[in-house]
Amino acid sequence: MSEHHHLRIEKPPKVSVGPKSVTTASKMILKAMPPWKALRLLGKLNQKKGIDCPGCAWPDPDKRSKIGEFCENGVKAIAEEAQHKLAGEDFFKLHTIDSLRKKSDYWLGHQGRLAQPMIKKEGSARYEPIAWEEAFETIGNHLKSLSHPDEAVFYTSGRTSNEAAFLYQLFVRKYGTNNLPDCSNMCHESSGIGLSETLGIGKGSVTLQDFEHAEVILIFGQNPGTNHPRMLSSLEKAKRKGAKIIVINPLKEVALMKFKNPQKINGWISKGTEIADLYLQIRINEDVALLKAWLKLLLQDENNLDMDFIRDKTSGIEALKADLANHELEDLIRQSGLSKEDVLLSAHWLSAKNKIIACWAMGLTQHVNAVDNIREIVNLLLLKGSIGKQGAGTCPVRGHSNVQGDRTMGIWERPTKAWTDKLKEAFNFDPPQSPGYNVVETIEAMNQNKVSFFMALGGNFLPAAPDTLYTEQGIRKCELTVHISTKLNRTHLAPGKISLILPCLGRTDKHIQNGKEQVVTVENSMGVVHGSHGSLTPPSKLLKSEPEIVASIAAAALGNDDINWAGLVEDYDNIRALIAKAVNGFENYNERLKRDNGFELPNGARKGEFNTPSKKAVFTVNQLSEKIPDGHDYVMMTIRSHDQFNTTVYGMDDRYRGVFGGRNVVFMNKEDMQSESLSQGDIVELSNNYKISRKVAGFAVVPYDIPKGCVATYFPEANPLVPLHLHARGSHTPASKSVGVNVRKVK
Ligand SMILES: Nc1nc2c(c(=O)[nH]1)N[C@H]1C(S)=C(S)[C@@H](COP(=O)(O)OP(=O)(O)OC[C@H]3O[C@@H](n4cnc5c(=O)[nH]c(N)nc54)[C@H](O)[C@@H]3O)O[C@H]1N2
Ligand SMILES: Nc1nc2c(c(=O)[nH]1)N[C@H]1C(S)=C(S)[C@@H](COP(=O)(O)OP(=O)(O)OC[C@H]3O[C@@H](n4cnc5c(=O)[nH]c(N)nc54)[C@H](O)[C@@H]3O)O[C@H]1N2
Ligand SMILES: [Mo]
Repeated sequence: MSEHHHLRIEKPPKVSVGPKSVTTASKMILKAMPPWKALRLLGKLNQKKGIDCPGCAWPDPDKRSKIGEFCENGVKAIAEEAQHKLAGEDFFKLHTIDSLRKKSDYWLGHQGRLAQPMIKKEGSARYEPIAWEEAFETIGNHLKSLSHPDEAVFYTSGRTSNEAAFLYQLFVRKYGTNNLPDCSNMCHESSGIGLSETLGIGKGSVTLQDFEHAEVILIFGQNPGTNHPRMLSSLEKAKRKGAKIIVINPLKEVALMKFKNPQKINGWISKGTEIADLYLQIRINEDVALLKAWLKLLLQDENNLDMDFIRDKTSGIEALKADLANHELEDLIRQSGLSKEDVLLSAHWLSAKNKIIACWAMGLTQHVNAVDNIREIVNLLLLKGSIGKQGAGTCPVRGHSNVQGDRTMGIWERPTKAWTDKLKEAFNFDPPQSPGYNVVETIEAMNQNKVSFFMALGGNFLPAAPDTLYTEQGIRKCELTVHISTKLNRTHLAPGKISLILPCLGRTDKHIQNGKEQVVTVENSMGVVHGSHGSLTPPSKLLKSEPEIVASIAAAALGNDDINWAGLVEDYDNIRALIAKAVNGFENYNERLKRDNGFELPNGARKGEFNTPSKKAVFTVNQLSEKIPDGHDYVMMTIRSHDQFNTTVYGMDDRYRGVFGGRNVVFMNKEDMQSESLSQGDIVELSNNYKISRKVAGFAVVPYDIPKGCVATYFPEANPLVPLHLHARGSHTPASKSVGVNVRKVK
C-alpha cells in the first residue's frame, strides 16, 4: 500500500497530445538510451523502409511527416524495448524467483532486455544459464514424450511477425494439435466472430482513405488518445472535411474531446481541434440498448434507409423488425443511461447521412454479449447501406501491431477447413481437424491436468488472463513452460516444474541471417501487409530471432521432418515463398513486398461482396446486456492507463485522467461515493462472488465523471476479479469490461 504515498489526483486536462506529449515521450526515451540512438530510432519509426511501430496496428498514411510520425505512446513502446540495460546471468544470480515475484510489474520491466537463454530446473528456486542447443533439445524431448499432442499448448501474442507466426502454426499442426490460443482470444475475437457471421470476413472493411469521405464516424468503446494516438490525425482530417463524430463511451476520454496535433506547428500553438460533436456517456455494456433505439428510430421512415441495398444485398430484415417491435423506445433509452435528446439528435444525424464508419475496440468486445454488440453495429450499417462503399464501413481498431497478421497466418485454435485443406495441399500432411483450446479453455485444461507443456511466443499470459489466481495455479501444474520473450515478465515467475526463458530479437533490432539483413512483415488494422526493418544492433550476441527459435524447436520436436527448418530461416524470403504457396492473397509475396507501401489483402466486404453461405450480408437479432448477478452493487470495467502497454507498465501516471504516481485506483461516480461514505483517496477492497469469491485490496478511490453504478480499474491489477467463465457467448472473450463487484472501505 506504500504506493499511495505517491498518489496525486488532479482534474483531468481539457486537451490531449500537443507539446506535453512530446516532452513526456522524450524524457522516457532518453532515460532508456543515449540521445544518438534515440534520434536514429525515432527517424525510422513508421517510415517507409523503417520500423513498424510495435505500439498499435493503426495504418500509416501514404504521406508521412519527414521528422518521423510522432506518437507519444509509440515512442514509449520503442523506449521500453530498445533499453540499453541487460538482464542476464548476473541479474538472475542476484534474485530468486520468489524474490522477483514480490517486485512490481514496473520494476520487472525496467531490469533491461533478456540477454541469454535461462532455465529453471526441477526443484530449483532460480533461473540459470543454458545453451541454446540444450534448450531446444529439452523442448524437443519433452514434446516427443507426450502421450498425445493435445497435451501441449502454444500461445502467441500479437507482436509476432508473419514469418514467425506462419512457421509456428505449421510446426504446431505438423506436431498434431490445434492448441494455438492467442491474445486475440482476449481481445478482438468477438469482432472476428460477429463480422464473419454477418459480413463474411472477420476483419474491418474500411481503409484509411475512407475517413476522408465519411459523413458520420461512430467511436464505440475505444480510447485512441492513449491506445491508437495516430488515429487522432485521421479523425482531425475527417472533421476538417465535414464529418460528424459521435463518441459512445462511459468515460469522457480527453483525447476524444480535444486534440492538438503534434505533427504540426499550429497544432502546438492553437487551442486544438474538438473531436466529438456529441459525446454519449453510456452506462457500461448498454451499447445494444442504444443501438436498438437507433434502429427503431431509423425504421420509422423508409427514407432513412437504403432500401435497394437491403433488398439486393441482405437477408433477415424481417426478424430484426420483429425483435425491435418487442422493445419500447423509452425502455431502451432508459437502459442506456442517456438522455432522450441525445439519442434523438444522434439518430437524426444518422438518418440524414449514408456514409457512416463505425470504429470500436475493447469497450465492445469484452462483455458477455460482446458478439451481440458487433452484430448490432452491423445491423445499423446494413440499414443505411453503409458498407462496401467509399467513406463507410466497419473499423474494429486492432490492438497489438501484428495481431491481425498472426490470424491471417493461421494462428487460430479453430482453423477453417479451407485453411487446413490448403496446408495439406501445400505441405502434404494431414493437419488436425478438431478445435484446439482457446485462452479460457487452456486455463481450464491446465487446471484439470490435461496440459503438460505450455509455450508462449511473446506476451505475458498470466496477468493478461482472467482469474489470475486460478491461471497461476494452472500454469504451475505444467511439466515444462517455455517463454520466447524480449523482457522479463510475471509469467516467467509462475514456472512449470521446468521453465525456459528464450530471449529473442525485438521489432527494433536488426535480424541478420547468414550475414544478410532480413526484413519481417506485418499486417495493419486495415489489411495492408508491409515490411518492418529493424535497425539497431541487438543488445546481446546471445539473442536469436523468433523465426529461428521456432524453426529450431520444430526441428528438435519433429525429428526427421520433410521440411528443412534450418534452411528456411537462412533467408526469410524462403519462409515467404511458403506463405505464398499456402495463404490466399499472398501470391508473389516477395516481389510485392518490395513495393514501398506493401500491398492490400483481398477484402470482400470492402467491395460489397459478402462471403457468407447465402452470399448476402446478414441482419441478426441480438441480446441486451446481462444483469450483473445479485449481491453485486457495481459493474466494473478494467481499462488501460496512458502509461502502459497491456501488462507492460511504462510509468505510474495516467495523465489524461489526472492520476499520478499510482495504479491501484478505482474510478467512481461522486454520488456513489457519497452513498458509500467514501472520500477521494480512501482505501477500499473490491470483491465479488460469482462461483468463486475473489477480492483485491488497497485500491484508492478517485472521483470521476462516470455513470452511476459503474466503476473502472486498471488492467492487469484488477484481473484477479475477472471470473474465468464470464466470457462472451460465441467468442470466449473474457468479459473484463463488465464484472460485478462490491466496494468496501478498509478501516
Ligand atoms: N499505449 C498503448 N497502446 C495500446 C495498448 C496499450 O495497452 N497501451 N494496447 C493495445 C491493445 S492489445 C489493444 S486491444 C488496444 C486497446 O485499446 P482500447 O480498447 O482503447 O483500450 P481500453 O483501455 O481497454 O479502453 C476501452 C475503452 O472502452 C471504454 N468502455 C469500457 N466499457 C465500455 C462499454 O461497455 N461500452 C462502451 N461504449 N465503452 C466502454 C472505456 O471507457 C475505454 O475508453 O490498444 C492497443 N494499443
Ligand atoms: N482485465 C483485462 N484483461 C485484459 C485486457 C483488458 O482490457 N482487461 N485486454 C486483453 C487484451 S486486448 C490483450 S491483447 C491481452 C494482451 O496479452 P499479451 O499479448 O499476452 O500481453 P502483453 O502485455 O502485450 O505482453 C507483453 C510481453 O511480451 C513480450 N514481448 C514484447 N515484445 C516482444 C517481441 O517482439 N517478441 C516476443 N517474443 N516477445 C515480446 C515481453 O516479454 C512482454 O513482457 O490482454 C488481455 N487482458
Ligand atoms: Mo488487445
